[in-house]
Amino acid sequence: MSSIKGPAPSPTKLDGSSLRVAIVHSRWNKEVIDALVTGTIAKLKEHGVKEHNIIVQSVPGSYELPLACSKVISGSRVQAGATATDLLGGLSFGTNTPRSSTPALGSSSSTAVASMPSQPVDAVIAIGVLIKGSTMHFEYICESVSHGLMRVTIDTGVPVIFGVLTALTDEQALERAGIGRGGNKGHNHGEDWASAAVEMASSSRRWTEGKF
Ligand code: RBF
Repeated sequence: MSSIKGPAPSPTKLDGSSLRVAIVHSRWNKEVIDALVTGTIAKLKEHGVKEHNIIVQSVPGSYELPLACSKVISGSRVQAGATATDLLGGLSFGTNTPRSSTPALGSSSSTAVASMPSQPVDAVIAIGVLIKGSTMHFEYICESVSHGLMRVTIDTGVPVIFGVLTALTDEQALERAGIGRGGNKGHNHGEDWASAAVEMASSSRRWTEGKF
């Protein structure tokens, strides 16, 4: 029997070509995390998000996700502000460049400015994998992380996508990353999180401009 679960497609075509998106992921349960991050990045690119507009940062465990998301959002705003100042003829420090294009120290400020990100992040995808153990840690971390991420998204006004799996077994976690070991490979939820990020970033921009 087919399932009725899962998201309906977006009512509008998703276009991520002008968006900057951060992925913040934990490193606990790495095999599952790696599959989810890979699925997320592939889907972001499918929606047109440019590689240089995808930031990937990691934290030790899921408990660290809310603070990291908050810092990435505020840091990207500082970065964008610095770029705007540079373009207006202010000082260029030649830092904060994307991973792949860090200019050598002493390179001309115009080169540095051209390669610096000029916009804050439009959405953050927080990815973690919590698997229930024999103590109460699972419950406490799940509760704190979900509340923490909700607080960050409301406080900053930036969509924070809840990419945290809260699985009762290893197999459940593997299946939700599309790498199930039994008969059922499952589905990679990272793809859905990427679509949610592009949709929420685009809608938030539109709503902020009072366009409904
Ligand atoms: N972090 C996760 O992302 N997933 C887990 O399943 C997970 N289980 C944990 C179980 C125990 C007993 C402890 C002590 C930590 C666990 N963490 C897990 C790490 C947690 O999110 C955090 O990184 C650490 O507690 C340090 O603040």
